[in-house]
Amino acid sequence: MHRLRTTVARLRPLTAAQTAQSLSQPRLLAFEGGLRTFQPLRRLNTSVAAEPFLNGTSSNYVEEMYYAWLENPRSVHKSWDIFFRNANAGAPPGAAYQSPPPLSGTPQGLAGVQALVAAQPNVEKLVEDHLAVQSLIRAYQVRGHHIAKLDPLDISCVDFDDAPCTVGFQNVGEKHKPAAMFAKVFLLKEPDIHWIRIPISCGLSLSHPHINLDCSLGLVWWAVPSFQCLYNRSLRAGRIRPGQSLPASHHHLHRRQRERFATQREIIRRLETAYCQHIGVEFMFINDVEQCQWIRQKFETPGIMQFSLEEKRTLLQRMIRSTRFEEFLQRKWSSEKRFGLEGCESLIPALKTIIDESSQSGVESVIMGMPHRGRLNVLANVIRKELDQIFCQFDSKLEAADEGSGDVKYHLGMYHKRMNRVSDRYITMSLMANPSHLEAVDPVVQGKTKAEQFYCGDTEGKRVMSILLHGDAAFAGQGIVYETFHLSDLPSYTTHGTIHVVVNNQIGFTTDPRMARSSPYPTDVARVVNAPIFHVNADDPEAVIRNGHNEMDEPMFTQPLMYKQIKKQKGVLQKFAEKVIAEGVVTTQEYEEEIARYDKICEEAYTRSKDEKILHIKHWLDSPWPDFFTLEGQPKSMNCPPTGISEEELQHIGNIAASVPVEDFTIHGGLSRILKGRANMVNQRVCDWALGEYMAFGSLLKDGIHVRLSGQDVERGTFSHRHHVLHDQNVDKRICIPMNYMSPDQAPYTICNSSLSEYGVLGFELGFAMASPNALVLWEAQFGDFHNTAQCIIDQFICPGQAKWVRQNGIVLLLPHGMEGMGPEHSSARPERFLQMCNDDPDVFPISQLTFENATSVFTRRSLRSTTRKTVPNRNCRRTSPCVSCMTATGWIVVNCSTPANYFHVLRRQILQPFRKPLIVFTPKSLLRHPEARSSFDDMLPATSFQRIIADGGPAAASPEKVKRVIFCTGKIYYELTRERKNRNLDDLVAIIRIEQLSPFPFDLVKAETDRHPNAELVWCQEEHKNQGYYDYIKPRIRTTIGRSRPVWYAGRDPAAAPATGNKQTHLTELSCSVYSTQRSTWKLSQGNSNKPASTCDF
Ligand SMILES: Cc1ncc(C[n+]2csc(CCOP(=O)(O)OP(=O)(O)O)c2C)c(N)n1
Repeated sequence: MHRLRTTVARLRPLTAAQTAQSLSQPRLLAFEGGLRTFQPLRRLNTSVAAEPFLNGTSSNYVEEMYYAWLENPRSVHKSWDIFFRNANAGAPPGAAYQSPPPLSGTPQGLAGVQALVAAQPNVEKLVEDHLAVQSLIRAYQVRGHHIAKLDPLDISCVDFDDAPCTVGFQNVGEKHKPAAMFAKVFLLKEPDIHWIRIPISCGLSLSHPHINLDCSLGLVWWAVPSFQCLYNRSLRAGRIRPGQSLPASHHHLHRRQRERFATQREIIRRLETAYCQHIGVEFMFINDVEQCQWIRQKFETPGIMQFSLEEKRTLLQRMIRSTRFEEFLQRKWSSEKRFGLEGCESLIPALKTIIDESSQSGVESVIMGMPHRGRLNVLANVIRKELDQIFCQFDSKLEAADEGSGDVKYHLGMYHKRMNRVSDRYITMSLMANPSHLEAVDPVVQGKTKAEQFYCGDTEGKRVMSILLHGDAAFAGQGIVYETFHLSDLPSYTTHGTIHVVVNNQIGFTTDPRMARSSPYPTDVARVVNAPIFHVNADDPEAVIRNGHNEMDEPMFTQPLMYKQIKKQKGVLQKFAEKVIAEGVVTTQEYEEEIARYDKICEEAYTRSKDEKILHIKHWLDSPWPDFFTLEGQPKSMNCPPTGISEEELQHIGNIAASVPVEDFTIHGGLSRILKGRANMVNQRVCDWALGEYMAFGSLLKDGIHVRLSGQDVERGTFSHRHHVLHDQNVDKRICIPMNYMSPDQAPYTICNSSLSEYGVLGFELGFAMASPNALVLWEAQFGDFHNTAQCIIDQFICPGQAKWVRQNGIVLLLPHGMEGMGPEHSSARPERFLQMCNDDPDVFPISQLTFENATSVFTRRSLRSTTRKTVPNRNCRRTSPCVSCMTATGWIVVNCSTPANYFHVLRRQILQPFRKPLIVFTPKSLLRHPEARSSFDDMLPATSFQRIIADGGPAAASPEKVKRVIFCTGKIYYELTRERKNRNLDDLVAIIRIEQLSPFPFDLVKAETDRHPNAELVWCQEEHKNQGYYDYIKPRIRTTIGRSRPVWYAGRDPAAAPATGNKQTHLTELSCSVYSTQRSTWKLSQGNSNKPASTCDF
């Protein structure tokens, strides 16, 4: 309707100014012989808007006709010629179509039509006939799929609002009354165009006794756009330059326009052939007229669906492979789940054809994501994984050779580069590993595709493309499908189109479609992005056999009638083979030989698979990084170099961060102040949080590392602290990204505000980070609280990805976190959940940390120095550090940095360390502007590194033996604790130690601190509720560190069901209980150390 409305709007009378303008602008007309200039006497719009037939559907038709007439007045029927001439001659509204020449007899010349004569009664009828036939054509285009033969079982219960569509011959019968039904379709489905009158002679009321189906109608039959339309569109889209002819591919359209006389019977026959066979197409809702026309042409061209003998042979061969593969698995492992393709075997030739065609068009890399159904078959016959490698996955006795816990065979990924025989070009295919969580892999595939396109400079998606496969129930039911669709046209997320294939076996486990979705088709979600949808009878031309969810299920329990029907069906291959043998495409003998040949291939692979002694998960890697690892797939070193940078570099990046690097660019006054503040900080050699981040990104970019930061409102920063994109206050949409002015040979910086989807966007960025180890890819949650709508990506991909799929990933999650009285949903990034998934053993002090005492002491000394602004170069830093060896074994790294310098270091370490590991960063809110949360440039100079803990650097450190209490904490509460300690004059009695890297837990450094304070009480203080935050993770680890020799006291909020109170006053009271209260927390010792803290402790 959108398109109709705009068209109608365009046909409204022009204003005087518009008319004058249109008259003064000659139109360029293209036709087969070249271009000519047409000076319109008057625009059609001025007079025709009042014509009764010019609205809704007809206006579109009339517009096309008008352009055709402009191009060549003889290309339209005489009645239209007269109408347009009258309109252009200034006929008053409503009068233009009343003076045509008679239908029969000698056509009148121009002179005959110049005078406006009285209306002829049959002319109006003729116009109505034309419009009605146009409506008929449109009805088939819009609703032909309702009656196409799509269901191999003939049991489909697709519910189109109880409005059965019975256009055409197919469904003419007692049950349906075509004329009435057709009218009903329009009236019911589109009440706003109820004015359409449907004359009985237009071919719609086929049951009407007086209709002559064979009478010839003058029609613009295949309603293709005129050359003028095509020419203008091509010009606008920049596909041709002014004066240049249209490409040859458009000429056939013009030629076909000549074919404009057909009988009603012929019209309907051809429409049914095009739209009502085994493909039902939904495309008329697409807003882009050109795309619509392209699809119409593909469907309406007679004979377009015919295959050559060679194509049929190839199809048969592929069907044999697809079918016999499933049968082979069923024979050999009849009691194993394989999620077979039975009934949907034609998926394999379909995918292979897509890949062949894409490769021929220049695609070099195809990235695929798919669920369980048919996965092994796709691996074997599309990606061409060695069959023996697939078969040995069925051997339950084989042990895995690789690290990690691995995954079941129908989740593993694959990467393969091979020659495409059709195109004679190399093509790389990867199937992404995925979890059971259906559809979760969709955004991941898109992200990886985008990254590959980005790295190879493919700005139009012509070299790298993605294909996503889906089940019908999952496609309709999982919201991530919708979220992923909404990334499809966003500049920083588009992959320029994806092919989605829904394998519809009309069931979701045991649930029928009637119970699984409310939309008629499972694919209806795709309409939101104007994707054309093709419903294909997978049985074409054959029948189908289907199993239940997996081969172990008894489907008759839940779908008895459906499976009775299925049992009656012949196999797809069998029926297709019978057909092609009958057509003489192959002989029976050739067919049987082909089957035997493939069976032999399977048997031989099976024999080879028996020789395998061990399973290698790494053979199933979907995203190898060959140059990053050794040949054995190991990190090239176990050292992490220092992450500091030179003074000059800090100054240079700081200056860029404080400036507008382009001329004549006006920024907002408030932003000027922020930049001035940055300049001051650079002068004073200090960083706040935003500047620390700038330093990290800028220095990596200078070293050729691509940095990509994505998330909701990240460009400015939710807390208005980042401002990485400057907006010219005087020029609309003019922006400047200073980070891209770092140095001439720097890597590009991408910062992109994302759509409001955590699940989709985090999945996308995870996929982006898979493509290359040499990029820092960060996703920022608007508030950490919202990461849980992306929980599946975190739980299924990020934390266990390496353990399941031997695949490393260095994605960084920035999760704003902190109890600041902002209510239950803007406070906590739920650290407890991330920590609960960490796999460092709470009860075991890691050997690697014990054996590197030297390194430990070095790290500790540096920690002590951190706040004194003097950092001594660390000569030992090239040794394998305990933190490196611990980090390689963990699922992810979790940090909560309290200083900009440490944040800077941890971001740089993410790239400089010799492996990739997801990094979870709890980032601050109020600390962004906290005057004490600043770091000196000294803490970022060469030889400085990330500090896993920051020990107390004040009076308590000077005489540790005097310290009565050691408070361990993390994050922003440190600043509240130090302030209160000062207020209470306890600086020498209480040491406050920040644990900056929570996981892997810094056992070695915590041990050094507890050893230094043997007589002090140990307290863990946090601002989160007791059952949340870090306590449950930290407590057992500290106790392991000290050999359970001392209790670890808790200071903080009580347990709670919600993460934070919504009441500001309650928040403040809770805070004082945690931090300031002498009763509950740590300060009571000032009055005498016999009083233990009243908070709980646990031995
Ligand atoms: C997110 C999610 N929820 C539930 C399941 C459990 N489950 C596995 S397969 C399946 C049915 C899927 O139906 P469909 O998408 O039509 O694919 P089919 O198995 O029929 O090919 C369900 C509910 C799952 N794997 N993922």
